[in-house]
Amino acid sequence: MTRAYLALGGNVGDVKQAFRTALATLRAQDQVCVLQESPIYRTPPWGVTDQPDFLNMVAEIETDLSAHDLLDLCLEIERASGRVREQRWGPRIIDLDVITYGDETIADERLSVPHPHAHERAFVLAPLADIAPDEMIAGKSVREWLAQIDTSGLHRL
Ligand code: A4P
Ligand code: MG
Repeated sequence: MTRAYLALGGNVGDVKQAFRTALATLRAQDQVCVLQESPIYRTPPWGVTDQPDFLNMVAEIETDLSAHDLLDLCLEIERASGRVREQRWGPRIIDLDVITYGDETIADERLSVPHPHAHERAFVLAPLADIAPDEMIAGKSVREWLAQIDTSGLHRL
């Protein structure tokens, strides 16, 4: 079994319901065990800033899916939620990103883990610090990364 962290985000429609459905789908998988769920945060949009605030949270799972099969499951959950891919970094009902997969480093055309932007995003680091402050990303702990970035505008619900 491999421990992995998934980041959930969305800013269109009933995002909390989309999170609940995504987590229920994860829990229903024989090969996935959901160990922890972070609180939900309301966060200002990153990247494309001219869009509504997001809700974000992180889940800790254990899985015997391969990293790529876990990615496929995340993409399937996004599809099932009715997500349509339009603009990069643009509005979406739900986005599920694999933040870390054990201590593996993967960088191929389909998957990059640790997620290349995780350590610079308050909307990932804040909920991750609530459940896994000592998790290492790019050479530092989540706690250390969080201490050095701007968290203004983040609201824990
Ligand atoms: N992919 C590669 N690595 C991964 C990974 N570790 N986890 C590939 C998930 N997917 C990964 O993603 C495109 C492709 O990335 C996938 O098909 C997969 O093969 P996508 O979700 O279709 O595209 P995207 O999400 O629009 O682009 P990107 O770069 O993934 O955007 P992000 O990084 O997900 O950012 N602001 C706030 N406050 N909160 C947010 O949640 N999210 C975004 C989207 C922008 N601003 C935000 C938030
Ligand atoms: Mg994504």
